[in-house]
Amino acid sequence: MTYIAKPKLHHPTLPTNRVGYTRRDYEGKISTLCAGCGHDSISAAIIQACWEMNVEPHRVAKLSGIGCSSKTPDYFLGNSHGFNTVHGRMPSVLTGANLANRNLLYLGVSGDGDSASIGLGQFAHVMRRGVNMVYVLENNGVYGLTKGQFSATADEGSRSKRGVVNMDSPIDTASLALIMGATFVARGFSGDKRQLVPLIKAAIHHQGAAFIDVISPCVAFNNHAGSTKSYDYVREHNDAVNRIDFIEGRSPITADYEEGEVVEITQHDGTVLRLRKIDEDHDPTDKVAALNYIQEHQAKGEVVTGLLYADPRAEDLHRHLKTVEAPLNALGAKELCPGSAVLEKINASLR
Ligand SMILES: Cc1ncc(C[n+]2csc(CCOP(=O)(O)OP(=O)(O)O)c2C)c(N)n1
Ligand code: SF4
Ligand SMILES: [Mg+2]
Repeated sequence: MTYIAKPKLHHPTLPTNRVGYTRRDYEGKISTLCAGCGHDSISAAIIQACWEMNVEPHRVAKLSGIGCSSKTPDYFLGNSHGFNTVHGRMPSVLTGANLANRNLLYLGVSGDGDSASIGLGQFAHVMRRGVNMVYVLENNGVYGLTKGQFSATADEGSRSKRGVVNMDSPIDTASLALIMGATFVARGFSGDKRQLVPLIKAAIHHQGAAFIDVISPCVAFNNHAGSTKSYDYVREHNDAVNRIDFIEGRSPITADYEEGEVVEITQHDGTVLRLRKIDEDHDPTDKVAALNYIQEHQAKGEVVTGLLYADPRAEDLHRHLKTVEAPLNALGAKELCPGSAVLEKINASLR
């Protein structure tokens, strides 16, 4: 096995969160990714978000596909449930698990190859079905694990490390998620933890299909001049639309806000997303505006980050299917077999 276990010893004075865990309790094995890989920063952001949100690790299910990105669930939340699926098939396994037990936090982790090539169909359907999950796509524009071939998210005209120019049109996964029906769509950058951690927290709160496309440079194969997914390119072309500063509860606005700068989105579960607007013109509850915003900025070579869209009236798959609240493994014979009289009634209604 190519992993290194971390020592279990904790310093006794490490601070604990409300549910009694230290930040270390949210870590996983020692990463075997290349030093400087963006994916490791995303793992660190997930750890921080879950610790600060007092998420109980045993209430989380991490699912992924195949790729360097899909390996990362081994490097965070070591005390959570995990399932490493076949390449591109994470969404269907996640959907099944969620249908069997809605009481866990479902965290889907994938890469641009995993989601936008072999798994494109699954990606589309998990969004349109409104599965309640946080789907994090660690987007580096290449198949990192298989040595840096262009992926379907590589921009037209971008150059590979060996100098080959990509001539294909890119798939913009944030736009695709919007079109497919995701009810929370954001884009982050692995090099901007201050922005990424609140985005993950907001996505965890969202009761529906939450998608975060995180630009995550591959230092081994896609971090050179000519790449549009390198640290330098994203830093130079990052255009933040807004910043989420507070997301839990309806605490009074105390910080340095000026009138007109803050927009609030109250979600289904009563939580409030509070956004500090950077671009005054963007309304994050307007889906068409979100699509236009992405396309307009993309045409100028800019990478838009922040919360692009959130539907405050989002509903999830369980609401659509009217499923029972209880996890399937908690149902007894009484619930599963309601008796011959009920069966007779159902049969009669079908005649
Ligand atoms: C069915 C199948 N086809 C192809 C592969 C080879 N393969 C492994 S990872 C990968 C792409 C990974 O790219 P991405 O999802 O972007 O992850 P990254 O390594 O860049 O994080 C491919 C094509 C495979 N493992 N299984
Ligand atoms: S090959 Fe690229 S994506 Fe994979 S671990 Fe190395 S830097 Fe990260
Ligand atoms: Mg990739």
